[in-house]
Amino acid sequence: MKLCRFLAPGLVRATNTICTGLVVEESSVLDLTAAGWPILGTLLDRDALSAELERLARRSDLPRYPLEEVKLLPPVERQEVWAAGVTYLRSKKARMEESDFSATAYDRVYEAERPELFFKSLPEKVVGPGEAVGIRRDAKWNVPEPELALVINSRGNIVGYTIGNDMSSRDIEGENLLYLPQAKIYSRSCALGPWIVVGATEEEARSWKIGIQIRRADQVVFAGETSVGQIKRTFQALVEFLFRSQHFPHGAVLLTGTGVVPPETFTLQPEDVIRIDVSGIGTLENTVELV
Ligand code: DO4
Ligand code: MG
Repeated sequence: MKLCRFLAPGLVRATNTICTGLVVEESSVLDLTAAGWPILGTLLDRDALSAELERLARRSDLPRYPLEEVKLLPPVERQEVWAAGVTYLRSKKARMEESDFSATAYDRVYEAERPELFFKSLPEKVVGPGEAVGIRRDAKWNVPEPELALVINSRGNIVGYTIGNDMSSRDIEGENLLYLPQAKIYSRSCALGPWIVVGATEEEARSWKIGIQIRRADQVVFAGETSVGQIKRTFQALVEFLFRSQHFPHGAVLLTGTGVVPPETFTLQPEDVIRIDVSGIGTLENTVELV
């Protein structure tokens, strides 16, 4: 079951009404706003969510649009977006190489019980499918980080999964660990989408592959792949730490870290196209612009 936020084609789109949608038969979107679910977060809070979505999918009275004609929006409204770091061995090694005096911090956090968790984005700043992600104009070394994102309801339950891109400026991060918020949080630094997959277990999600391809003038300039199963920590442990001494009245999205790191000679350029595929979810594609 795939939940999304979208602008409907034609007249409805002209009024800019944002709808909650259910993707059915891979090719259509049912408008759940018409079924009394204008807010995705409220729906995600519902008990027995999968059963409710199956019931809604059978309704023939709801507006239905071809998937290719709607504009998909980022699948977040009021949820804070957070990210976990150094959850893959590959990420730990890359961070230790990029920085001399921060190396032990990465080494320690990879082994520690408490994970690295950082605030990534306000929901209204998240970029959706087909939109541009940003590279900072004051950074020289910019990379995408393709990550599985956990969608968590206000009670701290993982109710779905989407694709995340934790855009990062590695030279700023590598210069001094205290610059991490500037390396990670700036305009267009977080992309999410194309939708939320509901109903998969952690075990299923751990079998998914995460692939990334970066194209420049139609040439592939970087491609890489990892498996969600390489994440060192359980999803439950990450969420438990995120919700410690903190509540999220609208739920939260948690990126789970990157396991694919381009070589040190690689940096993104404006107009590059980043395509991230997660086998159990779909594809998130964004162009790159200077911010
Ligand atoms: O500590 C730096 C950030 C780590 C991160 O974003 C990742 O591992 O994905
Ligand atoms: Mg990351």
